[in-house]
Amino acid sequence: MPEQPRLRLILGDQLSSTISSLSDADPERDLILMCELQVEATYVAHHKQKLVLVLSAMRHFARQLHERGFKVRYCRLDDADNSGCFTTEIEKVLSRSGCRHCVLTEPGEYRLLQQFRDWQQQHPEYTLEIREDDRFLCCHDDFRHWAQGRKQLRMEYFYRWMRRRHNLLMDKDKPAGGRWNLDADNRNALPDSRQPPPPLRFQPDAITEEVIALVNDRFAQHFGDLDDFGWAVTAQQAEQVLEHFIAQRLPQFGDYQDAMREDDPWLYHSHLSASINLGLLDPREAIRRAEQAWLAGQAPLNAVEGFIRQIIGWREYVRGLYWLWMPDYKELNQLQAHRPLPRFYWDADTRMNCLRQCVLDTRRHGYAHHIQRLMVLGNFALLAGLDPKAVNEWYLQVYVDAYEWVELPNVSGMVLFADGGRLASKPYAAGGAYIKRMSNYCNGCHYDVKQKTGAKACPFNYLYWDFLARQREHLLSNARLALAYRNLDRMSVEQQDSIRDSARIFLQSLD
Ligand code: FAD
Ligand code: DLZ
Ligand code: SF4
Repeated sequence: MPEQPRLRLILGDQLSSTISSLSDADPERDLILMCELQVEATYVAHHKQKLVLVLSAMRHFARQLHERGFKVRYCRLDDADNSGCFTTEIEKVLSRSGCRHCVLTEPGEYRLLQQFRDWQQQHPEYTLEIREDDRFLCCHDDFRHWAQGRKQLRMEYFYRWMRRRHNLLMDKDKPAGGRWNLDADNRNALPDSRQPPPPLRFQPDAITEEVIALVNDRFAQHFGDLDDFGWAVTAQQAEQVLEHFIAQRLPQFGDYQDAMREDDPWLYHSHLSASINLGLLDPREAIRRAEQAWLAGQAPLNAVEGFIRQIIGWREYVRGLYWLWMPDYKELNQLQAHRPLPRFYWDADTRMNCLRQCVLDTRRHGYAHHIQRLMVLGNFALLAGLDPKAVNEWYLQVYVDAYEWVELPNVSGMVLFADGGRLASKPYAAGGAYIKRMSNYCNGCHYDVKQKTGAKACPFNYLYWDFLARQREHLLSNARLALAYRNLDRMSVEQQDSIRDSARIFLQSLD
């Protein structure tokens, strides 16, 4: 008996030809459904470049499926009969085609998984088959197995476990070069004389131009510029960005991984996160190419180890934690932070030059690199006690690579310590000296990074100590902060008063 036809739903970040929902798809028999939805564009008001990227990449992918002979039902945002809902669109196709079986690769976000599960419960007449997303190297069962019985789930141990399992940069059962983690070699500032190569960007083609017009028309009020959109929108382009990175940036990636420079967020980073998260680039391919470059003597170990760690370590680890801890994780606010997000996160109107530059980069490109997100924008959010819900929403809105599974653990866990240390062993809190060491932002700043308190002092300096003082109850028992608390307690009463006064005046000015 011929097999029954199946409907295959492809979500906007599932643009991989090898996605599990298509693994047994038959062009003769099956139907593919893709939907552009208003609700997905607005459940948070995404950066305009993210909207263009996702919609353009979806349209390119649908065209490629069509060229491979598949029948694709593609709902465009401006179609008159677009119901605005995934499950209504599924029902429409199922009832018209007589097909009873829909296949889906698990969504990357909890809210969508719930939506599909709820629908299945309400519609037992259909079968919704939700398959594992095997684009990740670590499946849910394996992550749970790794996590089981451990008191603390630290990235470093997960990463070593992944290195062994995938036999990456290994010298028999030892790490190549003798150390698992070469981060200590990767903290250089960028000398003025060093000019990183320009990033590989792409001129919008006709499909992208059409989407740009649509986004400008429908989502004009969303944050972000659209003037120089240049992100990869196809797998072929993503592959070119990878090759460009391996040849031109990877050798210096490690050395300058933490460096920041005014007007250049790109530096020696790979700019691949958006492509990987959309499914245009397989993370296995990215790490394989990096390891090959090391084996061929084209890139040093500190660079290749650092890059591979970000992907098989951090990326897989935050995804594992997200699914382990959701939905409660989203509600955590261990440090009881309640301050609203200051307006300058949107308009860049602040005299703190580091923050201003990072917001400008974000607005212009939908991109800022890791240390900008963590040690400038995030550090401020932590020290100023910004509300985790508002901060999470901001990060989810403004970056082209943002999806909740990766954004939430980075923000609530790594940046805000809102989970009380489930992810990070201590808060990533720092004063102005760190930013001064790693960037040229302080040169053009209204504030003086050397002054500790007072109207001209760098706000990071007194906010750092004020944060520790305010959070004593939550953080004093953290062994990694013992030295910082000893230093705080050694300060004179006048010094401590002066810190508190400067912080109070500054934080009031935000309100
Ligand atoms: P590179 O520096 O070239 O790194 C290589 C790859 O490693 C990245 O492409 C990415 O796939 C992966 N990676 C690196 N760090 C992380 C990390 N901490 N978590 C997960 N993957 C990582 N990344 C996202 O993809 N989406 C997000 O929404 C996101 N939100 C973040 C929010 C905060 C507060 C912080 C501190 C980090 C966030 N990151 C997020 C991680 C990281 O900042 C970006 O992946 C990176 O800046 C993307 O630029 P790149 O591709 O040039 O990365
Ligand atoms: C982010 C996004 C946007 C802006 N638009 C769509 C869309 O129109 N259709 C779609 O299928 N997916 C879209 N996405 C991605 C989803 O919102 C969601 O983040 C991921 O599918 C979660 O895995
Ligand atoms: Fe940022 Fe302080 Fe430097 Fe100004 S002085 S750029 S606020 S670190």
